[in-house]
Amino acid sequence: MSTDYEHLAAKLTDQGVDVAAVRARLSELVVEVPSWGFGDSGTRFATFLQDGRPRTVLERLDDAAEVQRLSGASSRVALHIPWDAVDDYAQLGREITDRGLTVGTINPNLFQDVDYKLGSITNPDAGIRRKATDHLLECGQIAHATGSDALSLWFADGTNYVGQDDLLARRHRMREALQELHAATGSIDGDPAHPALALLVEYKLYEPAFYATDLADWGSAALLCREIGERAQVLVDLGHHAHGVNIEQIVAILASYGLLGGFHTNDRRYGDDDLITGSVNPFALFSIFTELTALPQLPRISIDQGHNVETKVEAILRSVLNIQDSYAKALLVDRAALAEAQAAGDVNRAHGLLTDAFATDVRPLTASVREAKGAAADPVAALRSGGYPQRIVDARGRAAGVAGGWGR
Ligand code: PSV
Ligand code: MN
Repeated sequence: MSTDYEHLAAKLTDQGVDVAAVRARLSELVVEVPSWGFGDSGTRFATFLQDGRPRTVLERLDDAAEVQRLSGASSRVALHIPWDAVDDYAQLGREITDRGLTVGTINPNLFQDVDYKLGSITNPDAGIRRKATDHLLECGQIAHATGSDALSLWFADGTNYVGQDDLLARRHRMREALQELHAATGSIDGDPAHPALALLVEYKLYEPAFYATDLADWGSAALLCREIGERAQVLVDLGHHAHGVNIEQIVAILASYGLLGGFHTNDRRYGDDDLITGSVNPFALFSIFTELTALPQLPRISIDQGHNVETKVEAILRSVLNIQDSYAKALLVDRAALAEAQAAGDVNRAHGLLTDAFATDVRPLTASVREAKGAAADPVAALRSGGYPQRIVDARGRAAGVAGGWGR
């Protein structure tokens, strides 16, 4: 153990922190990483293909395994269908476990097919709604075959102009499709290997729809979940709100109704920017974790990012580390003192207890927890010196200078 860690542990112990308990909770943290976060992504202006970018789902899994090897906190990988489509999903499940990973959520794709121009499960055309619902059902089967226990559902559905479609009819169409999905995704014959699937329902304020997104906010998603069935819960993506929205309060309210299903983490300045988690506003991330650590258990924490100009393996790794650090800081909050200050109406002390925890440099602690798990004390340095970035360029090839986007 490093002397930095010894000093920090001694200081925290003096402050009354149960360091062993904090370490135990930190070492249980599992951050789910997105297969799509390693692949090509861009803006609507251009996609800059990167050297060494993964060409197949197996190479995306290799990248996820490297992040897990270094962080020790990201053993779950989310899949996106059809981007990660294969012929044999049981075999894909084995490829994942062979790499020391587990299967996270299955994410259907209902936003790229030309049929979905006017919506997927809300489309005015019943035939297109059927096609979209069938894709959801297929993703349920893929979840069972790969060993996943959850579908993560985001719909690009919405309208651009007043009068374009009947808003209420679209809501009813969405409900009907998701109720059918709920009915079709129970456990298979009570077999623990094929559990009933959690349905995580994600909302987003705008984009690609610019007038009325069919599922635009957490309240609307929560009401829908209540109608869909008991396995439906809301998924909060940090980039999917209007500016200034208090996400930690949303977290507390959803959790109190048993409707907080999970998170998509990322960071942003403007819209759904997909920047490294914790890179823009680490205090906001910490504030969310402060609410989460008060819950009996953490909900599913998944990264949802697509990196345009920075190398992807390191960007995802940095996100995992920022999440670890935020969680560690939140675990240091003196809850008893906070409750006392709140009850006494001591606003400054209550706030100060949070800023004190936030200001603590927890990196020696998270490094030590990683080391104890056989991961890297300094994962970014280990990634850079370990040769993986160069090996993937050698094996997968260079793509520098190639940009796709408008007109290509
Ligand atoms: C699009 O906004 C998006 O980023 C949603 O957040 C989904 O979760 C993700 O794509 C994957 O489909
Ligand atoms: Mn998302």
